[in-house]
Amino acid sequence: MANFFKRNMNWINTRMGFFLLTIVLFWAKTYIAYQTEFTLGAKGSVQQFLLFINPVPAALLVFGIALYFRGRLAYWLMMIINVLESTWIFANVLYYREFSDFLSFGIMKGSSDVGNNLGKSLAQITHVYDFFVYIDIVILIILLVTHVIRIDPRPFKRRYAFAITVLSFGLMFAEFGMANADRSGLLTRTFDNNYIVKYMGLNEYAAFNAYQTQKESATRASANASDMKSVLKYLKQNRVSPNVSYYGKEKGKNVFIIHLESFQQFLIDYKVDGKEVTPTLNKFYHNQNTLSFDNFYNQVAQGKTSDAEMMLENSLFGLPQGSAMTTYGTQNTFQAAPAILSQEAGYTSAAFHGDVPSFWNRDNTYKSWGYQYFFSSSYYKEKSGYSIGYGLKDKIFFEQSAKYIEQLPQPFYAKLITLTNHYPYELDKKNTDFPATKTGDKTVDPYVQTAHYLDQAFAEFLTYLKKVGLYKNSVIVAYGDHYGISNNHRPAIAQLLGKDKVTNFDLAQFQKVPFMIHATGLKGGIKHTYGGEIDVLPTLLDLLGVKNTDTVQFGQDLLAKDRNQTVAFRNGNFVSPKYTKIGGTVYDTQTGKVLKLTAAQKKVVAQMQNHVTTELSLSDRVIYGDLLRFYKPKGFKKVDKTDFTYKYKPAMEKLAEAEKTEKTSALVKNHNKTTTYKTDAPELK
Ligand code: GP9
Ligand code: MN
Repeated sequence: MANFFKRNMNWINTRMGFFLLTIVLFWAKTYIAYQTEFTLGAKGSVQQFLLFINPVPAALLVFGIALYFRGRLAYWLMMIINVLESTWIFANVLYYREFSDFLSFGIMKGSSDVGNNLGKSLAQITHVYDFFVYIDIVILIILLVTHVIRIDPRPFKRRYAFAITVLSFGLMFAEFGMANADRSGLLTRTFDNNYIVKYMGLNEYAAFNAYQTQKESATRASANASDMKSVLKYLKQNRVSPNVSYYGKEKGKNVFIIHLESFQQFLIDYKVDGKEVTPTLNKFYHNQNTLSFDNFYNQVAQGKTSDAEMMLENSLFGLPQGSAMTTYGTQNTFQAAPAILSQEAGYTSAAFHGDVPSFWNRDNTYKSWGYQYFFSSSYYKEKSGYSIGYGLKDKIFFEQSAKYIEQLPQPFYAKLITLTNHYPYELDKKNTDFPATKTGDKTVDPYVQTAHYLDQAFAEFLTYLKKVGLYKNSVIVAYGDHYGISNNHRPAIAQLLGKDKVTNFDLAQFQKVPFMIHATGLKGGIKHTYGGEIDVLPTLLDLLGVKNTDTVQFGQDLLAKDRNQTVAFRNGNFVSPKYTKIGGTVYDTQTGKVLKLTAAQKKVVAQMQNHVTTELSLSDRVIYGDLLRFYKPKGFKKVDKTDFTYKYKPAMEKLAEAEKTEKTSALVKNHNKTTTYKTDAPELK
């Protein structure tokens, strides 16, 4: 035994031994921090395994740098690296406690701007046990100083050091391969910082974030005020005048944006076994006070929901790659719907979502957009069975949102993002009372079941709005953000549509999503104009009679008479009433037939293509170059992100304060009597 111990101690007295000890301790404390300080949501064995193992490859790489140096220096370097590494963990623990997100270089760089006075609250949120992250360093130093561990003076062979560097890269690639197999597009689509830490680790997250920030600041630095000129020139040429019979008709009303997750147009009036999938949305769609659009397309790319949000609230396109909200949402200047409505028309703005706030970087982006409130996961009661997939089930989400909605000072702009109708369309038995389709494609068939559930949740919400007295004085916008069934499911799509097979043209048409605007007294009807998500903001502002004659918006009011009906897809393809262009092929939009173009037609199509390419690239320029920092619509005040906090307590205090001063909330109007929300959600019984 003694011998064994001695042998072991000897091993630690070598440089390699000390190196491994340092790594194991560092690994252990990182993993403890993962488990106790962050909510990373590792599900299933692959994610658990990656979470456990992920501190190792980067630690080998970073601590391994010390092995290239001699004698004492190598030991001290390991300590210094450890201090730096631990401080990165420490800082993230504190930041996460406050913001449920990881620190980014963008935040650190502009900390006075977007850090929410982090410094001030730092002292309040630091606990003594946070310093635990330095404990291994203290122990190692004591062991060295007291000579329990002796410094190994022998030179360490460079090729061994090099071998460790190579090994660390190899492990990192293996780790990335596994991560990407579990969550494809992890780095290209950039969903959530939590994901990158969960799969890859804190160090890899730092490296990736540094790269992103660098890329973002480089494009920003190379842009200048004159770039804005070409954008403004384009916009001036493409501005249309609003439809006088609609302009300002809904002035002063509240606005609800109901984000119907993954909801496609084909679901409207769709039946399975003779039963309507979404009876309430169908009724809403056909209601005489609803303006519905049956040629409305989603225009998202990799950023999916976030692209839809970007278009809807800014009338700027998402980016060809990744998510603009994630990469540019924190630092860029925006002139978005919440800010415009609050500044121009005194609206309160609030977003509701039953997921963590960091997803798609909403926690930061929403501040840039001027959202005064963001009710996300921490505002919602969570019990077992309440959530599925990304977050709260829709019925529970709406039910719990009600108590915040009734407290909002009116008029308000409220966006509610649903979640349950999201791939992989899972729902428990007790919530499933609708038949699945029978295409045999397991991904596709339950889609109608979650869509049906979403419809029921929407029905309950409408009932509530009537009961609480908000229905009559609100504009209710409902829209599908993007496809639910991807193009990889051609045979199943063909069956759903009752066709033998689907062509590329059919798939383009399959990108239609519902867009409906309902308001009591509104002259409704099904409109056939061709448009997309980029057009929502100008349409809404015109309906509300909010001036937008000098804003930077790439869409056009869907109700305007002389609007351009060429709808751009993010990859440069397009649809219009006459021509649909996919890759090099042009189809007749009305018949779906491939066209052989005449010279004159070719010219028209080329012009349309030019329009599409121009608007996409100019919109990209606005985002890449952060061009809105050089431009302000008349009377618009630049959004100051430090005006907003999405922490629970201050938000509740602000609402309570408004209750007293403004006296405009539904709750006050109902003599401070809260309105009960009726739901048949089995979880709440
Ligand atoms: C997550 C939700 C899903 O919060 O918005 O985003 P998606 O995967 O649809 O882009
Ligand atoms: Mn989505």
